[in-house]
Amino acid sequence: MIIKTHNQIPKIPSSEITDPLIFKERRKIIKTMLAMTVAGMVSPYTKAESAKSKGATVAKSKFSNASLTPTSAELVKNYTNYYEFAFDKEGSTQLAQTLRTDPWSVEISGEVEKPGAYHLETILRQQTLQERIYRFRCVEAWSMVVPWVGFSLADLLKIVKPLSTAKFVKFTTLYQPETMLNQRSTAMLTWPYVEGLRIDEAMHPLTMLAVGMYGDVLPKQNGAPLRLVVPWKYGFKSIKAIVKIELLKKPPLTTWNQSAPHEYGFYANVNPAISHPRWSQNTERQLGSGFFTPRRQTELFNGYGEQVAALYRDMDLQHFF
Ligand SMILES: Nc1nc2c(c(=O)[nH]1)N[C@H]1C(S)=C(S)[C@@H](COP(=O)(O)O)O[C@H]1N2
Ligand SMILES: [Mo]
Repeated sequence: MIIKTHNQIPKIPSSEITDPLIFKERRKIIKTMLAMTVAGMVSPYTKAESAKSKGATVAKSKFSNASLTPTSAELVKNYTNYYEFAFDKEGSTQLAQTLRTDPWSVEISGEVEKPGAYHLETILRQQTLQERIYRFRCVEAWSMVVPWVGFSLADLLKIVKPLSTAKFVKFTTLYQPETMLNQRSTAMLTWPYVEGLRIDEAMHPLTMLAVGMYGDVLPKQNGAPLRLVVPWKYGFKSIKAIVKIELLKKPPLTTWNQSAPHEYGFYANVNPAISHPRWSQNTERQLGSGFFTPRRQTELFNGYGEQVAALYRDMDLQHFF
């Protein structure tokens, strides 16, 4: 039995009491920004017509794996891991539809010059959205290729100005047991879902905050309205529905690491040489590949070694897994 005492009930976030007009405004901004972003790019989801008529030009991200073919959007939208809602991939997709993602604000605090509660629309106004095609590798040994829409986390952090004492970044998912039904029990995991990065990992240009995918607003089940994407780490690091970003002196206790420390390390860098205690990480099943398609050889740092290996130069990856 779970007893919730009054002081455990989360305070109503300031975003809940903001004028509804602002939310409509935000949705419009996202739509416009996404439209502009997509119009400026050559992508298979872009209608050539709308691209021409709008005429916007957006710099193509140099961090995109432009040569990769994205996994079908239908698969990515219907095969999700979102344990707040359900422990199975179809259940979480379905139940996540009850989530209200508008209004939304993100509290930024800790070792930072400009802490505050930032409305998502304010954050987005200061960013130029880009499409980035990234590989995504789940710790369960399946993978996909996703065209995310978003911006580098570093570009948000530069605005709020981390202090020199900020060594880690902690991310927290929304806590709302009325809709996120699994949050009513801590038998499986403790809530809210928490993830973390070292500050240099957080500032790495590949690390992004996504607000969209496949040229559209992020679906609820995929982490709307704002999620992290760290392409060289196992998928569980890419935390969904972020409401809090804290800059810390010490590493935060993260959800999966806390629940099973021998299975899920803080770093969780994709590494074919380090098996999960219960299965190999050497190869991966590519979502959407045919029955006869061989499994893909998993790459160290999910193929992003050239960009990120320097972050771990002097570290024993077996120990810091
Ligand atoms: N808040 C939250 N974030 C989460 C999860 C979750 O259960 N809750 N699952 C993680 C896992 S295990 C993976 S593989 C990815 C899945 O992202 P997708 O469902 O958009 O493919 O989200 C990650 N982020
Ligand atoms: Mo995962």
